[in-house]
Amino acid sequence: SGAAVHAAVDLGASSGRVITGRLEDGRLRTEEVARFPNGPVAVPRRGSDTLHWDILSLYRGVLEGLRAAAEPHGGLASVGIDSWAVDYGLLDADAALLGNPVHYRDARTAGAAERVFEHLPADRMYAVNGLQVQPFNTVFQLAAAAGEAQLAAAGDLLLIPDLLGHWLTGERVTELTNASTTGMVDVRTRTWADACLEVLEGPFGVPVRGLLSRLVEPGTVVGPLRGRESVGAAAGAPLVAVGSHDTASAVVAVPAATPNFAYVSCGTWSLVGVELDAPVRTERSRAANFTNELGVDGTVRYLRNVMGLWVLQESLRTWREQGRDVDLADLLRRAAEVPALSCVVDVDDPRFLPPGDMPRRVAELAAETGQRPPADEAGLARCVIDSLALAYRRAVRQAAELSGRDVDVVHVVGGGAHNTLLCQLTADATGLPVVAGPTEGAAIGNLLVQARAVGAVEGDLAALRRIVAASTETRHYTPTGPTGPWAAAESRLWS
Ligand code: LFR
Repeated sequence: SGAAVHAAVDLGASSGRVITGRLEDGRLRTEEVARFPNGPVAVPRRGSDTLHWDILSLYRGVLEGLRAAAEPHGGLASVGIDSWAVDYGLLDADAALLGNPVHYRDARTAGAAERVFEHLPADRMYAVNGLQVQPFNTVFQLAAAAGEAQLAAAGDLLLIPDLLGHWLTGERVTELTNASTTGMVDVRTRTWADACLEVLEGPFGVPVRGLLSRLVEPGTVVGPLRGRESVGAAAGAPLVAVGSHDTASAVVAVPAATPNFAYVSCGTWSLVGVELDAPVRTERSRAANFTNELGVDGTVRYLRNVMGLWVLQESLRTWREQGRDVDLADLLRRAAEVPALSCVVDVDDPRFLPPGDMPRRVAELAAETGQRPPADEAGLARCVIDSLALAYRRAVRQAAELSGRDVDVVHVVGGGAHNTLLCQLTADATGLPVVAGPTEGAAIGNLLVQARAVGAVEGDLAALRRIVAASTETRHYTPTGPTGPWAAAESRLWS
């Protein structure tokens, strides 16, 4: 019956999905019921382009997906929404949307972090929010937007999953795991951070306190879905605030059997780190640009953002635009034939952040570091994948060292778990066993947290992870050679 079926809305940078889940005999059976495209739209504004999300098309995809999810069962037991982090929509005093949300890859944030640090030095800010400095952290986006007409007209700021949740239920809340990526949350108290809000209100004149709504921990029931005309049989189902930051949900779905694991949540981004009980706010941690994002059940996701498969995705797009349609599966097969570590670059170079011609940027970085740029497409793909594996090695080892957490195994979850070359090279580079899967990690973590909130399942994170392990086919990789060449490449690149 419908009472047993849960629906996860999972929005990624290149597609949105609605996935249903049903618990049976300690296993979670999932089914993808809708998939719709997502991507940046560049819109001219005062002479330059602004990158936006097409939020209304996403909302339509969510509505259609929820109808499709509910219809065969005559209803849903619960619904949860997760998406990428940091971005927001503004509502005016009539609760009308003020413009399309701006994409975190938009160039408007250039220099904003530095301007904020003039008023709240980076080390003091890190002591409060524990957050890796990324130009797109919401606090810097708001500083960049200071003085804009839309901000002046705004009555509410809602992060993307909370905005969609507001349209579905009429409620306004801010879910905590996602809020922790804004830079405006105190990582120890899990409440809004006065020091960060004050700098926006004073020097930047952004009246941010008036825009924020109540913080809720993941697992909170937000309210029933309204509007049978828009969501069909899903109307009345409780919306649960899950780990609404996709990475928080993905980490719930790591099928780890021990606490001594590292994870790579691998999609457009690769989020690489460990799960802790308390944040690490040391100066060394800040210098290494490690982040403390808040997780489900009081945990901390101690990790670094690695640029991820984005560089490869954008390369494919660039080639397509140049009239060369490269098949990904074929490309990866050919990349596997290229000798390891022929050319590696720092994938976290900020030049990779905006959309654009990645093959050219890789060639530039290779030349700057005295390497011969990749000769062809397979070489480029191999360079990106080697470089990712190398960045994973560095992040896993630093996370372990800076946090004191031993790491015996690396779990790869998300779409990247399909990429056998990347998984094998991750084992080779780290010298650790790699367990790959599930590929729909965020949706699975989303489903389990909502199911628990409505009483369909019980237990702590370890119990939820046992369900994931029982429900997922994982692939196992062991290192095939010595880590020496990877260590050497690492010290060459980051000496
Ligand atoms: C991954 C992710 C990362 C976040 C980035 C931008 O999808 O949520 O965790 O840093 O997107 O929001």
